[in-house]
Amino acid sequence: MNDSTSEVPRGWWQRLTGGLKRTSSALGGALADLVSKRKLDAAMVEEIEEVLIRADLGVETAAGIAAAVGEGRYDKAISADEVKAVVAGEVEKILLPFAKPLEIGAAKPFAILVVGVNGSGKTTLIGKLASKFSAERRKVMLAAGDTFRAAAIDQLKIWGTRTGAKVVAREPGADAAGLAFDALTAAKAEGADVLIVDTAGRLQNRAELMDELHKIVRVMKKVDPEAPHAVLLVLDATVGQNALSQVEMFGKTAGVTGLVMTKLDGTARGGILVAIARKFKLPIHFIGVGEGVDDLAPFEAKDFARAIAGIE
Ligand SMILES: Nc1nc2c(ncn2[C@@H]2O[C@H](COP(=O)(O)OP(=O)(O)O)[C@@H](O)[C@H]2O)c(=O)[nH]1
Ligand SMILES: [Mg+2]
Repeated sequence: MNDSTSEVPRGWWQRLTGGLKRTSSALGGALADLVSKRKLDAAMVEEIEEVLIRADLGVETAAGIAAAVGEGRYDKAISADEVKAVVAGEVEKILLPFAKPLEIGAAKPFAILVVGVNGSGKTTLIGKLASKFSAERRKVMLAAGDTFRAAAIDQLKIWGTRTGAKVVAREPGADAAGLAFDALTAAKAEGADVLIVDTAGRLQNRAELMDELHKIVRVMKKVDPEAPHAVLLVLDATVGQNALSQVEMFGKTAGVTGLVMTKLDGTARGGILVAIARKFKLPIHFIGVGEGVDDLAPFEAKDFARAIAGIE
């Protein structure tokens, strides 16, 4: 019943809270345990701070939020709902400036390059986006730029079949930049609205990975100087703190314009998104809370904040 598209808001809230259950029970659950039958004091504020740090919100953020909970409440009994509401409110305030939808601009085709380490969820994201854009009646083309493995190319082709998007692919081992060039040229010639370019994330070292990405960007600019119009970095939430170094690595060198965090359903540390937003100040476009095509949603600060704080 929850899968019915006619009840998207409620269905999505259930998906979101379901997907973020591990984080919310670690965070909201711990907060509720802390405050039960006690009056608020300095020790409790410190414990709240520890809970927030354990949920990966970042040390600075944790201190700020814990202080906000303490403000004006010392020596009073505080309810679990109250503390969750303050935490959610503070998290929302931090995230709000970065919760930005991915805007498909006037460029035709609007070219989106998807980057990230191996296994972060790039190809799955592309499938989900292809499905979303097709539903919006846009003509979508996909480029199988992860040319390293035949399986990666097939995976994209399956999404193409499923969503009706044409897939531009070459044989495994082909040059990814050449493929991106061909794909953008074809997308232009065929009047596609959106082109999404997949990339490999498993290159041997950082320099090689970045060289390859630079090359892809360079050749796309030969077809359209403004391309790629968006560069999405896909982060796997389950890697925790490591996501921070991935943003650093790709953010500086690949011209990342926005973030997508996947697999929030697989971790108790969804708070990492708060730490990332605060540190890198990059737009967050989407979050993934499952493998299914409907498990991707535009990132909403309020919903996310309430869900991780364990507000039902
Ligand atoms: N639980 C969960 N799994 C996901 C999510 N996104 C992707 N995956 C899974 O993660 C694995 C790697 O995804 P894939 O798109 O192939 O990653 P890529 O190597 O970056 O292209 C696959 O098994 C996906 O089904 C998500 O939001 N939640
Ligand atoms: Mg892939």
